Amino acid sequence: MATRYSALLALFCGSAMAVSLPNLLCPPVNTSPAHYNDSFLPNPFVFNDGLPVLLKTQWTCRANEISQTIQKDELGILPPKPQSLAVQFVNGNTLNITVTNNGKSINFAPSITYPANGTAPFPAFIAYDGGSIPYPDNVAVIYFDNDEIAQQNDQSSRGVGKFFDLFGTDASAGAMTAWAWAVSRIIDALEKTPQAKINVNKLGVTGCSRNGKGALVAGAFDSRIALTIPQESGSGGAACWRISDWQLATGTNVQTAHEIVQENVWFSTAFDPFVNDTSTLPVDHHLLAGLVAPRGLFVIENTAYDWLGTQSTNGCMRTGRKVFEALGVADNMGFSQIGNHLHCDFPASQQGNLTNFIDKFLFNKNTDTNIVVSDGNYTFNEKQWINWPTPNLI
Ligand code: MCU
Repeated sequence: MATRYSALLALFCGSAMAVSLPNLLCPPVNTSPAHYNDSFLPNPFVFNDGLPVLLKTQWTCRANEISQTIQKDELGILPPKPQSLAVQFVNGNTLNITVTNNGKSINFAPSITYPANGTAPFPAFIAYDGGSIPYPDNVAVIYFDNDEIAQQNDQSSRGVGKFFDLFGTDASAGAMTAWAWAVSRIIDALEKTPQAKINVNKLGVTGCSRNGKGALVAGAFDSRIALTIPQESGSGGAACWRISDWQLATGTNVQTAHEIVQENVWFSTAFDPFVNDTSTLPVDHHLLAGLVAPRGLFVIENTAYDWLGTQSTNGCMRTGRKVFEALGVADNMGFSQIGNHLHCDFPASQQGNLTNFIDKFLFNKNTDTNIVVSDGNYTFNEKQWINWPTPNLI
């Protein structure tokens, strides 16, 4: 296939045809593939207009297309960098951030807990509501109050929070996109504040449950994040809508797209038309995980709760890992799904795997992150969900 493609390239390059090379490698972004209807998990390795992805450089364009498509149909539009951002470092531990756009300003102030050990500038986790993983004693933790950026109580939270004060209550972004935008602003602020002694090249993001869904979205949208650790994010995070729908249809009490849009405001209202038939959605969450590639991603799930879509997260993340595989970095993504513990309690049996991910992506150590484990009693039937091959992108 790669050879055929190179021959095609040579043909076009050698001819006087008015086909530009960038367009051939990276077609114009098409966020509305016509009459999309596919019960298989959408192919990561084909652009929405049908051109195959065969090169690593093309993946960058395809990732951009996936990002724009998932924003348009599911998560809502992520605004670009604001017109201005000012930051003051106060009390020796707080970033006082003021963002101004189109004559409106908001202010928020994440605080940093410095580690007892380690050396500055410190690697750090940006932790949604503090997160729920055990942090090593040489990593800083930046507390992110995501609820003040976009509220997440129930349907009445739509358009409520500082993000919406800035961009208007009718902004298309769901809460998760609003949070991801704010995480990017925290990173902007860190970049401008060397006295905060945080290593901006060694940042992780984490959160549990609803905040785990959010952490995955932040990791997908900002390539400055070195390590993304969504914990027990379940449906709306590490699960795929299609697999969760099938689980419900086959008798499991699992959260689906149809349910989730009624429960809370994590998604854009643009998602509503898809939730009764998720086959019509041109994306699914294996692609959301794929957006994190080639950076580090460690997905932690819990088999104790059907509602989290245990089988769905298993199949979805195994499928998302194929993007990392295609890029030659399968080990940069791990999946660990262990039960017998309460929601958001971190089991000791996952500690070694977590440490290996942190050591590799925040400390450049050469650890073993080839981790795909589950204590769930099910197998992932690839033939039911995947009808495309995984290329070796060159
Ligand atoms: C796993 O995340 C959510 C889940 O999607 C909701 O249905 C449930 O109400 O709350 C979970 C959660 O955030 O628990 C803290």
